Amino acid sequence: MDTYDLITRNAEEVVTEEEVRELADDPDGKRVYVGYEPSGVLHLGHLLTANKLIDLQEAGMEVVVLLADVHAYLNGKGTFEEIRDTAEQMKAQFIAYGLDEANTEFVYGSEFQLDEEYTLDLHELELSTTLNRAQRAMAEIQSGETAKVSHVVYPLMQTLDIEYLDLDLAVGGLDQRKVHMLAREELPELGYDVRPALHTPIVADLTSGEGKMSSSEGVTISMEDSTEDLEEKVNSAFCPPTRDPEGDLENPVLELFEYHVFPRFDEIVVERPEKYGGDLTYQEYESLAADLESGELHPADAKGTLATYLDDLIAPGREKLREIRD
Ligand code: NAL
Repeated sequence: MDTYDLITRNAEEVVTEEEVRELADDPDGKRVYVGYEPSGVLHLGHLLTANKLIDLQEAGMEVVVLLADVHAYLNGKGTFEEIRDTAEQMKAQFIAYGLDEANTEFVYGSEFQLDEEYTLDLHELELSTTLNRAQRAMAEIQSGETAKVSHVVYPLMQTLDIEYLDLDLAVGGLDQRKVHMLAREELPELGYDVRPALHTPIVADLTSGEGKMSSSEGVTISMEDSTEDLEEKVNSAFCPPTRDPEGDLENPVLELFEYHVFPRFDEIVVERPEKYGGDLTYQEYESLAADLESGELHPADAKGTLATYLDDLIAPGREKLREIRD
């Protein structure tokens, strides 16, 4: 696969293509980051961006993971001490999942976000950004809350981090796009460079295929799940034979194959008894999706296989969590 294709595979949006092509021409030593609000247990949302980080490491880039403790604090996620504890667990799980430890820099936000220079830059951003603009940037990250001042400081800090971590590319789920757009507009106001951004898709809710899979509502799959939990969740997932590109409904089973399984395995084997046609082997997502659509692959077999591969991906992190907790 050529470097640009590797960097952008499974991306929902690239801003801008020209800027990312330029990075792809000379990826060595380029710094990319994803930031996460620490939460003790990784779920598939975290792992989707982690898969992208693994792609970027393969492309020769340096990966920075921001453990966004101050952001979590601003978002009401607990005391600094609680947030720090969960951040350490999170880091251990990322490494267990397959991020190359030697090539990944883990940074706590509080290591630089409380410095004087950063604080003064933040105040300058507060002066140059309208309330309305900052609120809109947050709408998809934190919805439905009564607006606190912390709510608008949050995206401004995320904007500044892109400069202070000296990043060449910002990566995040599609829910981060408005913050990244704000950053593209506002960083030049402070005399800093505009950075490109790459956004991963948001996986649909498992049981309905609507909206997004999230840890706060509905069913999500996390590193805490046992093999049996996984089987149960995947087996009850919505899995129509076709993806309905016109409508609002996605097929979450296919999405999980596309974004979570195929990027991490060279070959997927669907085990079937001879009397049902024997094993099926897939090297690429498109052939599996086509077989599901034609009826060659039964949804029950697709789900069983998905649960097995997801279990493989999650097992090392689940083990790590057990170790930490014992
Ligand atoms: C991501 C988050 C918080 C701060 C960041 C700073 C720089 C780069 C990325 C960052 C977390 C993210 C979330 N906003 O919703 O999880």
